[in-house]
Amino acid sequence: MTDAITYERIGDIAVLKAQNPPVNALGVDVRRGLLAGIEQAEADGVKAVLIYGDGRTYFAGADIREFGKTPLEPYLPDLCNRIEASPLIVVSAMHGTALGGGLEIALSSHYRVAVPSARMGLPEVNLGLMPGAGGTQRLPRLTGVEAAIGIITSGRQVDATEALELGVVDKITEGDPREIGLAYVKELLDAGVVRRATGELPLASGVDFDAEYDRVLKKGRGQLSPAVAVRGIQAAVEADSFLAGMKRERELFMELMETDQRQGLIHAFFSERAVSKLPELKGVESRALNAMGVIGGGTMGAGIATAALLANLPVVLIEMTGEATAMARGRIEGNLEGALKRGKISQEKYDHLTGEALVLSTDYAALSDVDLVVEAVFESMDVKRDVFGKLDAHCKPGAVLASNTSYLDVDEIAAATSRPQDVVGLHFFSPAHIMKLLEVVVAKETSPETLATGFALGKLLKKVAVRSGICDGFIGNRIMNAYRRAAEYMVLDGASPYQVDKVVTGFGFPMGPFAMGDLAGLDINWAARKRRAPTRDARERVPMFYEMLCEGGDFGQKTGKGFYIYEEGKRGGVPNPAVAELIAKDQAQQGVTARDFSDEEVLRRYMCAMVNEAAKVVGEGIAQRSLDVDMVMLFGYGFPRFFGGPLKWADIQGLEAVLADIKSYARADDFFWAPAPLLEQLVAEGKSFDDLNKG
Ligand code: T1G
Repeated sequence: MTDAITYERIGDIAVLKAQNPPVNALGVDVRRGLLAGIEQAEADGVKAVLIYGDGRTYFAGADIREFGKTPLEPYLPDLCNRIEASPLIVVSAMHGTALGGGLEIALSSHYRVAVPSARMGLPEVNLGLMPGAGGTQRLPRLTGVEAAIGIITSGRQVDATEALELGVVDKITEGDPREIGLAYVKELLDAGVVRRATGELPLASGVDFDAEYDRVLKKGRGQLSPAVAVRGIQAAVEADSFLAGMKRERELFMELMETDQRQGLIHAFFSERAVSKLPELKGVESRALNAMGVIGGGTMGAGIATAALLANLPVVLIEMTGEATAMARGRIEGNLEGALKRGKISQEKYDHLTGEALVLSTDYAALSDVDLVVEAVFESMDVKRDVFGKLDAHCKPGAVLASNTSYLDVDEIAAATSRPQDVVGLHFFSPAHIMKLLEVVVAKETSPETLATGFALGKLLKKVAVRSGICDGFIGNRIMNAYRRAAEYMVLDGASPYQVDKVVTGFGFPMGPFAMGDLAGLDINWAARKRRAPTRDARERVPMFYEMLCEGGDFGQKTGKGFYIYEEGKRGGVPNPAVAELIAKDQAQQGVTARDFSDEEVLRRYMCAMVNEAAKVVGEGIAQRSLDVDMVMLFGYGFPRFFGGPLKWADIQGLEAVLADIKSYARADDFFWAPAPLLEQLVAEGKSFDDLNKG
């Protein structure tokens, strides 16, 4: 026995308890303990075995930290087969989240009982994998093939009620997993049940697996694992035997284990958890967060207020006039109605949030009790400094004063108050009640408690909070400006905007840069370009076709025309023929001779620009770790999760090759393509961006 699994005999029942916090992951000690426990039970001559988890959950899956390392026996699929083959009655009692290999252990048990709050699933596809310990072979034998395809390819969790309906669990009982497990084992023994091996249940299906494979592959938008999992389920139906099906599942699983996407998705899994763990905040208490203020009830302010209300945080929203507060209320109620329609909140909750939890006022005195205020007013330094002066006068001592600015200098904003230590940037992404990214921008005087409170708010609002230093665009927008500029250079030099958009969506982004510009409004970036123009370096190339399009009043979807033409009632747009004329005019004016770009070069340049700027952002300390950049791009800019983020992608490509390409591009433009010093340093030292995430 190992400490991870304890063995206890109670009459005719052997009890195997997992105690491997925090989630009873099925690491090698747990697997060895389970195997030893089954063997011990059989040697003891008991009649039944109960398996359950101590602590917060039944097994939550294989130990993801073991992936990529030499596998140690007993391998999980063999352990599952060994449990199922036991001549004893094997019962699992489930609570918490029985996921992946955890559910596979339960499926190889002969009977299953769960507490009402238990949830279960096979989320391996979210890690770039598929069930690899019999999940594709046993689950369909209980639920049927169609339901199994839905659960396995989506990776979704199933609650206990649905699990009972599907036949995944046999009984739901309120109580402690040990108690309900023992009671159920006794009930089964009294009933004289026989062992019921899931793998021996018959399975047939008329599903067209090729069609299912194609459907799932298309839906995955470049992610492989869900579609490959379909082939595993197909083997359960078509293989000559259960063991042949298990063998096929293992082959497919090992193929996925070798993919870059497995590396990318597991990097994303751990980075999403590490990004909000800052060494500088170790032992630092955040301040209490019981009520929040929002200044400005426009789209952003209303979205931020909505996010707070949905997290049960009362909100005082300040606008300048009664009419503006009414407009703000309308926006917030509209957002909450969306949550109501989607079943995220009940009518009663909606009424409470809009009736009591939300207070609107034109008087800053209403902010006297809030613990944190976020301003989302017009992006003007004068306006923001005026607002912070008022906040300083009206908010209680210790209240955190935050700006939602997307690029203004938070140090300058903080200087408008007598308490710069309480000032921080909280850069939300629109729509603020939907987008998960929150950039927490640290100013020179921001205190550790203020920073900790910013991260505590992020956690409360279920955001992915990322620490950022101060620069134009912080982390995400600064990097986006770089790869968007690279796209414009390619168009000026001969690529079409539509080719670029197609290549970028083919890589896995939801939209390309030109379609995205049309969606956000070309005028927003146009204003930013005009703002930067006075300080622009003389060496910077400036594509003017963008300006020409804006000067013509074509700002994208909001005006019906931009890089694409948007017709009433039609989804998406069609290329705007006027754009080609503007590009040609720009090329003539700048003396550019257009050339063709292969799709490969388009993608490579786009990604190299992203990686190069990201390396500058990390090298300058604006982002502390490379995983911070990866999480910003995943949760704020639609970077395809299966690559893990731009810097994980670069590691997988090989930094030497990335740097070599950047240097080759620099031959024609050594200003934009100046290699990032950090990238050069890592290549010289033979290191990776991931090395910067350690320690
Ligand atoms: N392996 C190793 N560590 C894990 C882990 C796992 N499976 N799951 C969680 N952790 C760590 C996590 O990194 C964090 O560590 C701590 O536990 C708390 O997690 C053969 C191959 C279970 C729903 O995909 O979905 O089985 O940051 O912060 O929000 O077919 O963790 O404290 O150091 O997320 O309450 C399949 C993944 C694996 C489940 C709990 N299983 N985990 O959420 O806490 S592949 C999964 C989760 C597999 C077989 C295949 C969640 C959770 P730290 P947390 P939480």
